[in-house]
Amino acid sequence: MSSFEEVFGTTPDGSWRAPGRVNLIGEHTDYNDGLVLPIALPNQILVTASKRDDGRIAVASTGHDRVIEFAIDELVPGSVGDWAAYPAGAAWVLRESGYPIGGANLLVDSDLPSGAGLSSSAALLCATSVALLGLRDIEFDPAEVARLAQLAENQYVGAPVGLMDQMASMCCTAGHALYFDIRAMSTDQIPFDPAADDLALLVVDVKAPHRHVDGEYAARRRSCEEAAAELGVPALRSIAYDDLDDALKRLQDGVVRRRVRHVVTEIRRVEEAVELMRAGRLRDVGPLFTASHVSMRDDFEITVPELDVAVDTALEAGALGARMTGGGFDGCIIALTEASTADAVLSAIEKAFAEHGFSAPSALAAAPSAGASRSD
Ligand code: GAF
Repeated sequence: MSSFEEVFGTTPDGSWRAPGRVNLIGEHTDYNDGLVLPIALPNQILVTASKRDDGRIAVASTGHDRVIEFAIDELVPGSVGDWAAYPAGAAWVLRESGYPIGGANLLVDSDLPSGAGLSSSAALLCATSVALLGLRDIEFDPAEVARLAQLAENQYVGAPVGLMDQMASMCCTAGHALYFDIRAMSTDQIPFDPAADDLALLVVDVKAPHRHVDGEYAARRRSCEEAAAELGVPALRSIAYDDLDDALKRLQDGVVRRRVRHVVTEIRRVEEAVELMRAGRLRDVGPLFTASHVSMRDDFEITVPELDVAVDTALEAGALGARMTGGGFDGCIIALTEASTADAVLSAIEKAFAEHGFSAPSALAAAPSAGASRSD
């Protein structure tokens, strides 16, 4: 692995970090103006940086040899491709928003598995943003940087994601889950310490093979927006849980009805999970995780066999609840277990995967960690 000095021939001015996330509950609710409850992971993207005075940004990654360089002034959506689109997008949106960022050398390092649905893209956007701002001592509001990072992902990279991942990466705090109400743009830090209740949160990357599902996320988002238009509301968040049956009767298409049912019931599950956590009843959140998974499997149709087998096996092995987390089709499951059974649950999943001929899954530590910051 090359050092910063070897890549750029100069010493760095500092390092900035932004974490990945695991969402406890509230999936595909963010772009419906709903509620989410992510925690930040200890795994993160680290950007080590030095100032340049020529208005150009050079990016390199410890995982790739090539240095990619561009002028900040010349950035237009899509002008830089591949993984460097994310740092370029961050620079573009900061420039467009009037932040006086300047040229920089950036070395990107990561211990966040990419493709595991742990939001490495949002972490890269956020880490680059705080590095470019930090290099010039520019003050910022973390939630505003999250919003800009989402804008960069939507408009520069072209991915129609919601705001959960960027908010988790910027605004989570250690020991807490972030209860984020997208419509109100309000946040609340909910203490989350499974170990204090003799519980464990197991995060298992199912390492599903890449399936050709590009466009599925956008299709889900489109269905939700079309359903909201058909129901005459700005977003599905406007459908109260108690009015769900009436709303479903007004929708013609069976698939759309199921998509709506997922979103409305999932938002309700987030509220219930937060009520239980506030009441110190974390064990009782387990069944909500499982109900969320069933809803994503049957109504939103975003699970794959590896995710379903991992969840079913975790439950059979004694987990209190389990669900896939993230955008779907790949990625991780989370399982809430008694601390004493976490190892047995993981072993059961490994055994079931071997029996199904799936790739070996891998577990991650899920200590709720802090959002983006300077790291030195
Ligand atoms: C992906 C997206 F980036 C998020 O905005 C969110 O919609 C999530 O999928 C599903 O909850 O991570």
